[in-house]
Amino acid sequence: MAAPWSLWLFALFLSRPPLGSGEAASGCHAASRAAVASGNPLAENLRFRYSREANAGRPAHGPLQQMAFISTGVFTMGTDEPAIPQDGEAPSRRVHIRHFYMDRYEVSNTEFEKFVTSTGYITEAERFGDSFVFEGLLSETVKRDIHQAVAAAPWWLPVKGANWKHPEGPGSEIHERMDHPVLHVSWRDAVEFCAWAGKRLPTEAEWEYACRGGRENRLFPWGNNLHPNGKHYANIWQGTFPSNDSGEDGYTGTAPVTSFPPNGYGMYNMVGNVWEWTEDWWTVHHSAEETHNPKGPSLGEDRVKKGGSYMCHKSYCYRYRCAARSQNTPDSSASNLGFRCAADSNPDDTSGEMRGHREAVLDT
Ligand SMILES: [Ca+2]
Ligand SMILES: [Ca+2]
Repeated sequence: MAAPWSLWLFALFLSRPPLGSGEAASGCHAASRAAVASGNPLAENLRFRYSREANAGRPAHGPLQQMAFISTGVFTMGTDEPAIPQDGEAPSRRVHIRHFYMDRYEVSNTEFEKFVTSTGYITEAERFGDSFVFEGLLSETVKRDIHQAVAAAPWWLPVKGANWKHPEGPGSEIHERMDHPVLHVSWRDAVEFCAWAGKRLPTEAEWEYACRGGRENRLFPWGNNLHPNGKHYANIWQGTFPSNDSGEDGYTGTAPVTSFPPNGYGMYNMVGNVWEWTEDWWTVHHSAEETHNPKGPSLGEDRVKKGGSYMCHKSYCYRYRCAARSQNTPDSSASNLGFRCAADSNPDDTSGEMRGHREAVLDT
């Protein structure tokens, strides 16, 4: 079996925009976890304006796997004004979606640990023995032993021993970030988790419908203004990529899955924080015809991921938009890629009567 990073590289190059297009080589990258600098007046000011408290969404009550009911409807998927045409963002098309449930949050380390404790599951990164980590997150000790990099995106390094429990390789731990999204999970790992939870991955259409939160033709889940009232609404990159993330939004690296305000459907961090796997195979060719519950191509090489990550900056990876998309091979894993699950019925809702009532009300 080929090492996962070789396939990952292949996908990376396939997805790469032409040089000079103004877009960076791959899907969003980069981030150092270093906290916002202290003792610096500017940093202190930024901390005040963009503190975790200022940008915090509602605190999560109950288990983080709680789902939102998203009612049947029709929306405009994709865009006729693609920022990255080679990603297949166009054309816009009307898509009907049958009601479903969607996790409000990216799957956290806490939730993934429950899965592993319950099943003994071993992720693909653990089986392969390595995974991709953004160079800016790595210690000098770990970097010293790495002699390979992605030519067109040298900030990605294959790190032996990097996996969901050790996101930056040997010596790194997740104890202090159990409420952060799980990382280094392949598409297959995500499918296994969702099945264990009585759920499934969302289709790309369902994901984008959930991202838009009931708003038509907007760039972001909350509208077209990246910083409403001067506030950050997503965990992306500020500063100069890949050398300096100022952490103006409160986070370098990942943020807790409950951070930032939710969208109109109660979804958190649909754009930014971590990329999210979807069920669909990847294609850049779409019909403009109206469709019902599309599931993408029946075959493919790569799976679709949506939403961008904490490594995204407009200058090289303007993919923290609902219409944006990218892809990876199903066995790929990296330090900026996670997932959330969907379901036809809510496995946490034991009241079928209540669910039937809600669906009847919301579908009319
Ligand atoms: Ca950030
Ligand atoms: Ca996300």
